[in-house]
Amino acid sequence: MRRGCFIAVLMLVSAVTAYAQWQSVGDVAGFTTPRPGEFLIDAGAAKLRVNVLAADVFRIRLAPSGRFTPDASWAVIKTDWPQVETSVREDTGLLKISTSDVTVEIRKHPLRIAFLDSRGIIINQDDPRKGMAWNGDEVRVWKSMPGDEYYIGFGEKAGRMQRRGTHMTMWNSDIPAYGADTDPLYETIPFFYGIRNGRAYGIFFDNTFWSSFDMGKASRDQYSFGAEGGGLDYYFFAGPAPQQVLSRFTELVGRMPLPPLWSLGYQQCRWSYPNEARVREIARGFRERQIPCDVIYLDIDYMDGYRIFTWNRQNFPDPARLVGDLRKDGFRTAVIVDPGIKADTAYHAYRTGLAGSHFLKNPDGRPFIGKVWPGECAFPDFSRAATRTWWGENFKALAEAGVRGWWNDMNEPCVFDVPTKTIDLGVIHDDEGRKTPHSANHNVYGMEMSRATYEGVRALVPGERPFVLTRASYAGGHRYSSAWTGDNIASWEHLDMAIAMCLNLSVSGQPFVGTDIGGFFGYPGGELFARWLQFGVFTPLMRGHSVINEKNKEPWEYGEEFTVINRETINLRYRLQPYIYTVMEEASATGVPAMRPLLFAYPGDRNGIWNDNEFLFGEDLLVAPVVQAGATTRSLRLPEGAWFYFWTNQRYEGGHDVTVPAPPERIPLFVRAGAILPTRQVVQHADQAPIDPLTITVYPGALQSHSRYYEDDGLSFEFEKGAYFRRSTDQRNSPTATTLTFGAVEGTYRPPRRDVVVRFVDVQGEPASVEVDGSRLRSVARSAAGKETEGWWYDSGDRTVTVQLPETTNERRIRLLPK
Ligand code: MIG
Repeated sequence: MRRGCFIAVLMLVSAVTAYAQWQSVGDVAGFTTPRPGEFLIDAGAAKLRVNVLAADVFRIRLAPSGRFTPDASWAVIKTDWPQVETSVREDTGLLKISTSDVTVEIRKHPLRIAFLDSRGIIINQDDPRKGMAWNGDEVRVWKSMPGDEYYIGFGEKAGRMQRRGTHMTMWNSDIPAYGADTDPLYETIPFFYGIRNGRAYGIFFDNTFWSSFDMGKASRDQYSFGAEGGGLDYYFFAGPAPQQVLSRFTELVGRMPLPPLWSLGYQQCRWSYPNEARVREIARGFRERQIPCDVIYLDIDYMDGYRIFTWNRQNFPDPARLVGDLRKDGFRTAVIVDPGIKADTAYHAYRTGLAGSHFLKNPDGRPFIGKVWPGECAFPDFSRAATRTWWGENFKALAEAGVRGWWNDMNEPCVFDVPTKTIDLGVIHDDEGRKTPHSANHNVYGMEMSRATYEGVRALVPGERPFVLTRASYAGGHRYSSAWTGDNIASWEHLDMAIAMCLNLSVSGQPFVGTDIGGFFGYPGGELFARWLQFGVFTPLMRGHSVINEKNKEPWEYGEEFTVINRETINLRYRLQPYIYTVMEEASATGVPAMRPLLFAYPGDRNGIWNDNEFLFGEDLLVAPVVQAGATTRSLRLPEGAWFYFWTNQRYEGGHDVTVPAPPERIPLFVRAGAILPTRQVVQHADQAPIDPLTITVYPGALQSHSRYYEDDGLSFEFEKGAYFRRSTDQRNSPTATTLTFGAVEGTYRPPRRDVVVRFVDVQGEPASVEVDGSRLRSVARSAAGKETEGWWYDSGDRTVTVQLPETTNERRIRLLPK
């Protein structure tokens, strides 16, 4: 791409001679403190502004001309940070701004910034030679790069999780059939972690222009980031734990709203189910084979000539009836929407769009027209509030027909007939009244489209949480939408890469991620599909998809043997639903994602930074997908502590590598010792039947451990008013007793009356007795166990004690007393 070459040349040149065109920031002349926690530093014509937002969070802004651009951000939602105690000291040649955790040390001759921890150790510093610099509208900062510092994050990037040694561009791009070296892709999240000896810091470069990150590709001991415009404006998160960095970043840009439970079920898509008959056949395909599924998608061919918000009445004569019948059968219907509105005066969306001035315009005032699927199209200006409202209202008919899933595609935006493959850079966006060119808005176009969709649907169906899926986005876009990694390929290499991509997206603030299961392009065959589906159980978005003109890829299309395996795999997803939902609720509350790199939870583990083909799902599950054809075993790293192999409950000591069996029907999966894992009975879709029984499996840990459980109605916003069911559970293990304590239930939501089955695994011998709140529980024969049985039994075969009771909401203590 032309602009790609331009940046590459720029980097080369800047590294060699023409750096002379670049001007580095000069000496500090003085500083003022306009407000508590804000420092304004003069350096020649340039000004630097340092804001202390928290003891471990700082904002750095540079105005080369001395004039700061108006303070605006599409990503940031938190601006009212409470004041923190800050002290200032001037030494010869140094200005030091300190909080309890961090000192920002500003060297004066010339101006260079360093962040030090409370012991005076440098966390991160400007490169002494270059520091911050500009060249016309371009801005860049060079930082020192220690030999043992590594980088993760950066949103959606193909290839490995660790990014040291790479050059990356941020410019939302539709690159079908991308490879490990393709960059950029669909999303821009200019946020990364620097990790050194288990200590992490984070930097968020809040810039929507064409930007780039050179993480030591151009130089051995420097990294840099900068953009073609928009100013140098970044946030520094001091850590030291990676989780703390992410928690602060998501405090700044917001967190994922709690998704509806059904969106965490299995989802089925293809380009395209062409007509009503085929859609019904797919739905029957799942139910007849007893393969659970919650969502069926309609790709672009459901529309009339690709006109958004319309139906092809020949192929879909009665959409409301179809969608309604699917709903009765337990499915939600999701539809694709693209931003391009066909320039056709007979089309209501085009007419109302023109009348409301909703389309992007060239500088001469005429609408920008570009070709996409419908032919010549106009493009909504999602940077304008009135346009977002108009867009949202257009979903009325679809929502009334019962559609509940909203798939936003092509929103980089992709334009077919323009050399740059997107909207002309000079096209003017409203940009909330600032009237700025496309170059400033390109990277937020997809995010604002998904925002318009989310807010519109939320208003139209007020009782339900919207489910939106988007291809393009910007930092903070997870506030409105889930994301998938676009047009991948049915290959083992892509399955391997999918793990790293989902992990980097997850630690970049977007927990609700997934990939096209089985691969979009090409045909996976049974084994690859089955392995990909197994990985999909542990991606929050679990969706099968396929390109047009390819063989069918539904889970039953690979022969009976694989149908059986794929059914069991999807059953596992539904069995784990109470755990998955709890983990997603935690992500929405704290920002810590479902999918976590090992180094995130175990920053001390030396090899963690390179480990991107296994991961944690929540705190308690360790997942090591099989990503090799023909494999029957898998080697993986077990982090410190003890772990139970999920399929056999065999206990392993952690802290080293192990090899475990991985027969075709089983994904290598471990449960942390100390975990209290909630599972449920298999259902064919999320709301087919209430959880009953709720099974709680107790994996004995050292001495004591703690766990949380979350549940609500799965659909409405009532949880925001306290209608949830939350309880914590503790286990204590001692030679004299194993004790499980259920805390009293918090919140007002009450599921229907049900049994709780508590399974204690790895119990050394049959207990003498089991007590509930101090009273002996009767022991029953396993064969007598059924609904509403109260009692316990021991299984000497797998050394499990099972306790079955009706659920209560008060505090309750179960004790196993050994013989
Ligand atoms: O130009 O809607 O990534 O998932 O099936 C292709 C057709 C447009 C690209 C998406 C893909 C979708 C396809 N779309």
